[in-house]
Amino acid sequence: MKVMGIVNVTPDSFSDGGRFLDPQRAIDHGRRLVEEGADVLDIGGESTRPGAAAVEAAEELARVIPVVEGLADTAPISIDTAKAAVAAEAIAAGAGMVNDVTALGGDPDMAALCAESGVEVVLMHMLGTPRTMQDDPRYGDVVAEVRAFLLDRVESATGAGIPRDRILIDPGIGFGKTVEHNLELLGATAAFAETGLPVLVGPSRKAFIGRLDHEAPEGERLGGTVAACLAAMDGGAAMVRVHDVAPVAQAVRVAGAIRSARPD
Ligand code: HH2
Repeated sequence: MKVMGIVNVTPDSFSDGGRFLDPQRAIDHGRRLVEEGADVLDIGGESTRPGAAAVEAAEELARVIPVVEGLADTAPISIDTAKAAVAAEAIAAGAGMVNDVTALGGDPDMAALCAESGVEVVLMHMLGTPRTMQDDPRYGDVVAEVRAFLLDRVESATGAGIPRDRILIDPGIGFGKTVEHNLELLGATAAFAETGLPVLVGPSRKAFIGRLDHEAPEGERLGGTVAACLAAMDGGAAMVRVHDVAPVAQAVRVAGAIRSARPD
């Protein structure tokens, strides 16, 4: 299982907002994550935490493009954006993957851009918008509904000319989900992997971990992050998106070695 390291070039991300707003600090951080074992770097300039303020494209570009340019020679780059204008410049600067939390449903130009530029695309599930998503989210069957949504978005993406083998799906941990919904989705990673599409899972430092551990703050959710990543790995996830690359990469390596040592 691969590890995607998070580089948030934002003032307001939920766990590391403001730490890497300076481009050089973001670049140094990205390099460190690669040394720690990141296979891909996910660079984002707009927070999606519940209630986060929207960011204009010009501001988002000013945040992320110098960082994409500075890291493009270091590792494969994913651009975490829902804006086609930002994705286009990031691709020109060296990004090979677009991570769109709206699953190409936000910006009408995004699908065509991804199709034309030949990048990989992450399609993520979200219920509503970041502003409203945590207002009493409800599902009949969360796994079935998230899976159906994602398969529908995959159809739409392939219809727009994005080959299936360039698409990853992501159940969107924390995006319009209660603690129970997140746990059900993590436990059902195999139901997503069974689609044959690579599954990306992003549990890193998220609120459900705090809820399960006496409201532990963002900086004290590493154990829960590792547990969630290994559960996703057990279900066949292809990649996890995390802030703490070194401990997660180590856990993934050890869990993989144990799995290989099992008698058939
Ligand atoms: N989670 C966040 C942002 N982007 N992309 C994918 N594909 N999957 C995720 O689970 C996911 C994501 C939220 O985490 P973070 O980037 O740390 O926070 P913020 O959105 O506040 O910057």
